[in-house]
Amino acid sequence: MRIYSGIQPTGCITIGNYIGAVKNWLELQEENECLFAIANQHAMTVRQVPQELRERTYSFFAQFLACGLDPEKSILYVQSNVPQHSELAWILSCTTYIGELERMTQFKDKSRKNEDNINAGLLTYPVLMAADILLFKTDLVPVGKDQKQHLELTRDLAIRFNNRYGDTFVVPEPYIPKQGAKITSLQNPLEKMSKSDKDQNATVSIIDSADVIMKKFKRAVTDSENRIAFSEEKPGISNLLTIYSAFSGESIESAERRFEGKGYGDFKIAVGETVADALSPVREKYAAYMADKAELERIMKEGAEKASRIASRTIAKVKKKIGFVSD
Ligand code: ATP
Ligand code: LTN
Repeated sequence: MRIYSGIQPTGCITIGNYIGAVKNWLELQEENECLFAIANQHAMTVRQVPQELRERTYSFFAQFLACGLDPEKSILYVQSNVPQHSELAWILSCTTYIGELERMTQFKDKSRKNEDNINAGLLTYPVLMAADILLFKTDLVPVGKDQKQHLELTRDLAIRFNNRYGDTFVVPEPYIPKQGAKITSLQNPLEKMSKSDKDQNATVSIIDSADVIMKKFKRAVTDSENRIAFSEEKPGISNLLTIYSAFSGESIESAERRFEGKGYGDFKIAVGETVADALSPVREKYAAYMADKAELERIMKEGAEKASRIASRTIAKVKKKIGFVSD
């Protein structure tokens, strides 16, 4: 199967991104043809400082590699290095209705958060995302729950285009994990953990030091019941159990049994230690990749060339279908 997914280079990759998306990418790359992109064109929908965006793009690429995404198995690249994304986005935008875009939850959320910069890109963002996916004849898109609506739009656009111009695009399926599809903020367990959260204590980055990870978990907001059990009424402790299970491999039920009679304080320390230990090799590899920029650039270039080769075939087919003269 062909797999495609992306992540925006904003903030730092969090354990939410890791559990909801990257962890599944690692499994999928073993048996499928995968492409994973740093979606820097998507990141532009909120204001970026150019030098910081550039640095963060390298950093995210190094984090991809440090997590175990393997350029021998998957195509890893930076979105803006493959110009076909923008080319297809324009074409698809002419088969997308404004009403469809205005309904998107993420557009409404981000408009509220960036009242001084509700740019056209924020609205058309899902069209670019659809272009990313459809360019590569993707079968499956592994993402967290927040992207489900964008995937539904992608499917609608593919079907609409195929009906209007004849069979062109593969209609992709979302792949959303049963557990961990929405890791919540450590400071507000009712909200999604978000890379761009300004509260440092709300998120854990995959490259935070062990000390910082411990501190953040110790400060995590829970309730006052002090019983380690998963339930919808107790989102804080349930979130910690989900994180613990994702990093230890132990099921939630088994963790509940093992920690029976223990208090939240003990459990928070156990979660912190488990996460810090699991991420320690990621941190080390990250530092090594960041120290070799030339190697990062080589892998980026190779990835972009491979992606571009596939994308250009789709674009040629699309142009023919819609009546553009050949170049
Ligand atoms: P931003 O805060 O800048 O919007 P983000 O943290 O939402 O960033 P994205 O780059 O939008 O991150 O998402 C990358 C991938 O991680 C997507 O597949 C998304 O669904 C997934 N993801 C993001 N946040 C979470 C979360 N809290 N839990 C599970 N999956 C998540
Ligand atoms: N919009 C996604 C990131 C993203 C993506 C993609 C995910 C950009 N292009 C293509 C899956 C497929 C987000 O997580 N905010």
